[in-house]
Amino acid sequence: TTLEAFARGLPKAELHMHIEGSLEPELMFALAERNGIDLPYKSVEEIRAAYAFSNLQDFLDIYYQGAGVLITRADFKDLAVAYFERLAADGGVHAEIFFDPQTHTERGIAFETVIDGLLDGMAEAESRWGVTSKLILCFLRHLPEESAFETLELAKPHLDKIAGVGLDSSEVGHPPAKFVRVFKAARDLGLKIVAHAGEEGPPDYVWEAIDLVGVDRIDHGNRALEDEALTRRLVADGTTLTVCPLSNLKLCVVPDLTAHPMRKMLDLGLKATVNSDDPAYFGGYLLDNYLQTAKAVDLTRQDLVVLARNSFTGSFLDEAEKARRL
Ligand code: ES4
Ligand code: ZN
Repeated sequence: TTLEAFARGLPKAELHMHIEGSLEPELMFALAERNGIDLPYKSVEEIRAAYAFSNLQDFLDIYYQGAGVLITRADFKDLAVAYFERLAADGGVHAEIFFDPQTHTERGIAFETVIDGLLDGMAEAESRWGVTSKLILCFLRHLPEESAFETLELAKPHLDKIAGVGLDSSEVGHPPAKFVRVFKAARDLGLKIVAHAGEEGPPDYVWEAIDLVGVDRIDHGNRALEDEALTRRLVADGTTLTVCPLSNLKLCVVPDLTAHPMRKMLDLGLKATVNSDDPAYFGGYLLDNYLQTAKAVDLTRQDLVVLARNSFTGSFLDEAEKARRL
């Protein structure tokens, strides 16, 4: 059997994907039309041509603009269903998806419109494909901590439907330390905590995420490898890293995939996982990330098994659910 068939057939969980980052140009166009919104592009091809990024901020500017076509509960449902259909086709059986409420509430979209639409899509995915999922609410780190507190307040009526909170957007200049109080408040509400750290930001941001914030997982974590003591700590703690190889390539975190640290991460005993981050923008969904990384850094079938297993052990499924899937 081919590596592709083998990797597709491995049950996998995706732990790092931004649902707004799964907005394909075709759906962006359709929603713009449906909602009477003018896009600065004349065609799907023109949109795709704009997806050439030199760094994270380049991408974020286009990603926030794209999210502007999402208006109604049905829009958020359609967005989620389209993602889960791709995930199911890739052999994904569970996903813990990020959403960015501030991107929408700042445009006058109600928090309820966003979360109810996503939950509609999640319910449909479970009934159509048996794919389970959880929601992780991300705070935008380029905004003040006060805005994150306001967002946490909006989430309070929905805590039974939110697994955790995360931290995304422009990393450099916005360290985890800026959000210690709001994450403490989230923890006290029983939420899990994750944070993007060490994507573009220095190893110190990863230290802050684990020691000041007390995260349950690190999103990305690539630059942790620059710090030996930090690497040893992550191995000792068994901290899950949600690594995103094609994202790293498109955002120039690595010059090409053969330079990707995934092989090294596994050899060091880090609990790495493979994820798509923003699949519509970075040129591949979950299976593409597994396969292209395997080819580029010589991952064996056994490595793919370990990565898939890490995706469940690192998930926020309860122990019985993990045991059932391992
Ligand atoms: C993101 Cl790749 C990445 N990094 C930080 N924030 C994000 N939001 C969406 N994708
Ligand atoms: Zn991300």
